[in-house]
Amino acid sequence: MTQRIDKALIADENAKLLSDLNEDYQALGNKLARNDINIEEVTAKAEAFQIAVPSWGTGTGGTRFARFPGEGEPRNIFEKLEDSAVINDLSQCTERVSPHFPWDKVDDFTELKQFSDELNLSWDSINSNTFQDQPGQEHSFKYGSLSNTSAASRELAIAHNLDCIEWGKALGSKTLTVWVGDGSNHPGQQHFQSAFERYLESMKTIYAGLPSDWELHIEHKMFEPAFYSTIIQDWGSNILAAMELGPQAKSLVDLGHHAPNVNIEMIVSRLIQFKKLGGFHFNDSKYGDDDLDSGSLHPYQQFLIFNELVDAQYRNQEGFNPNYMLDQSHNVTDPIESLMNSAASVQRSYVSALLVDREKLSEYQQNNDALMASNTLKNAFNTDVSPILAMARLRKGGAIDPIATYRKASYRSAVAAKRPSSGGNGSGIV
Ligand code: PSV
Ligand code: MN
Ligand code: MN
Repeated sequence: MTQRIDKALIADENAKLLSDLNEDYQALGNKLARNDINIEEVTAKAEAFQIAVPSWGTGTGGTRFARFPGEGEPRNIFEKLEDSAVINDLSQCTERVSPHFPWDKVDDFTELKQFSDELNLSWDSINSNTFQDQPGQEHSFKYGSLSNTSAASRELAIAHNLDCIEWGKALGSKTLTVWVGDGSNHPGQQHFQSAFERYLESMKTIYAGLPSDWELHIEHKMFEPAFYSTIIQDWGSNILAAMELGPQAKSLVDLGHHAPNVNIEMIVSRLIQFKKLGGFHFNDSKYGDDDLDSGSLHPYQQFLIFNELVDAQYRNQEGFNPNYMLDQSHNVTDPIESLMNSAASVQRSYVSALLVDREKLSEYQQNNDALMASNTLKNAFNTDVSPILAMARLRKGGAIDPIATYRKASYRSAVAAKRPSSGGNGSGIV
């Protein structure tokens, strides 16, 4: 039987917090009204906000040194879906799950689709995996996949991506996300141009297999597993590839995949301007691809990214419809708790960005009033929108306090009883 959070428990926990929430919501509504903002309009937008959960994020992550499995972690895609349903039960903004193949082993896609339908979950972007060899694989990806010097390895990588499209069709997805670790570890190891040409040729074959209502998202990442050069190392190579392929190819921004201090919000603006922003992998990082919980270190950066996104919405920018997704690794927390916190953190950035007075900001920009332009953003960022987020959850049947309600439900210990530990390993992969 599918283990879910009891609706009565959510209602009981909400009842304890309701009068405080009403008071806080009223006070925030009054404050916003002084700036001509109708809190109800903002709450309606918060209710419509959705961010997808990565299937792999529901398991405990790890590093190449060790993985310390948590109790009751999911052992297969069905159990990952159960946990995803719990996240959505409480958060009410994570209706979609993004799978990763072949990490998610599926024998029968019809059965999987039925199961996700039962849980009221749908499928976000399909992630392919050609950054490791599968047992018994005939042609290795050790020296790359889509850009490998060996045609046989390239063909295998192309075939896997085409399979992913077929599997995605069965699940009702509309996007394929391609991230490859292809690159080099030594100067001179690889001819940059030839390798990029091989990559583009492979991607053209994948693009040709894309249904007309699908998008192909290309994810860039500066380093790892290749530590000298990576084929799609930055947004420059990314947008070049997307432009070369055609209008259905767009760039995906994973927040952890840039050099430290890079101005990610400006990259986002550029991609929006050229109709090439496909989507996001939200997470946070201090050093590199740390995959920490979203907004845990740089909430202002996350807000500034949403400032660009809301601005594009406000201007009705043509071709603007990015996918939002989390891509995190939870090494020391319960993944369900981290994913709920992160979804709410990203939603918070969106809601805060809705509060920016765009007319005033534009005036300050026009008059080169740097200080007041900056303060306009800060005013929105510094407004605590927690009551709006809680009210949005409550109105959709979620929890005013998702973490407290989750802990009260003792979901983890209940599933631990039927999901024996999978053991630790060094792969960092669940
Ligand atoms: C690569 O670091 C990445 O961000 C890509 O999105 C992969 O598919 C994902 O991580 C796997 O965790
Ligand atoms: Mn990613
Ligand atoms: Mn990553």
